[in-house]
Amino acid sequence: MNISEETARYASLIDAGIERLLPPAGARPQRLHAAMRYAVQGGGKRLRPMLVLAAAELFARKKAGELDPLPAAVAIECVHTYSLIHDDLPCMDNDDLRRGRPTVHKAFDEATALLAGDALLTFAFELVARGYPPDPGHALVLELADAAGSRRLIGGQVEDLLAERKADATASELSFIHLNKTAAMIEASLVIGGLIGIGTAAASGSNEEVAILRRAGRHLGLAFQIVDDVLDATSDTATLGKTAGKDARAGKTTSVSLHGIEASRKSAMDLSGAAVAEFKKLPDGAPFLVALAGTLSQRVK
Ligand code: GRG
Repeated sequence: MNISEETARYASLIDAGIERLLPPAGARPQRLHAAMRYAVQGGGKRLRPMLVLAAAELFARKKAGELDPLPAAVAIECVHTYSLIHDDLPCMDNDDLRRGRPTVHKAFDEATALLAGDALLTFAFELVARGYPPDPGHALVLELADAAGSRRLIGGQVEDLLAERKADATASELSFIHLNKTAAMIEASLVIGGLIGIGTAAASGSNEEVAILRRAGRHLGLAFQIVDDVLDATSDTATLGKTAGKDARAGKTTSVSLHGIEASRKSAMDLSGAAVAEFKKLPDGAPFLVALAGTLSQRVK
């Protein structure tokens, strides 16, 4: 298995799915639909939708009636992109650059950016509701709502904003933020892919493979955020495609400010090793997911 070829194969499937499934840029109101497409089609690593597709393929038995994971993968990318648009707004992180281009509120305006984010979040649930039968569709909606909701993604973002204001968050507060702001959507991507591949949600509560995907996603998500903190401190804006060095300038508590760069790198490696150990328990040892976990702890953007 060649990781670059597989990653490129998934990325092109995802880009084609986004092109096909998102409302056309010309649909009324054009400004809103153009902003939605500008944000989602503006690049990005496509990590989360890739996890959906790869997890689903692990279980796909190539039988008649097999469910297509692509609508769920696009839905996950829509929720992720909404969170980036809103995070970049002046009332939150106030950033001008995302994915190497002006943020949506810079390219359009603040109201359009806010509403494009709202519309992407809503559209994600429409995609899942239209794309799947009640079993496992109901479980997919619950998983996505839980990951994106007030206890997880939004809860993590709220605690992140509160921590920034007091600038002396504890390790336990930081771990809540990482677990929810970052790991929740990564965990949900793997679980949603698994539920689609397995094809029924009937046993999802006690299904050992779903539990493995959830644990792996949690480890991978935590590693991903620690690497993000290290890159913010060590990389540059051109490489990242978003403003580098913001955490230190804001006096923000991060893995780097609490533990230093070397200890943070080691934690990210350990967590990615823990994700790999989980992935290896899955059918055929999940070689793509194992390799992907390795590349994420070494990523440069
Ligand atoms: C506004 C509800 C709400 C949440 C915002 C996404 C987010 C939460 C904040 C952005 C800042 C940040 C560091 C979030 C942690 C997750 C993260 C590293 C997001 C960036 O994900 P990548 O690197 O982005 O996968 P691309 O552009 O490659 O998709």
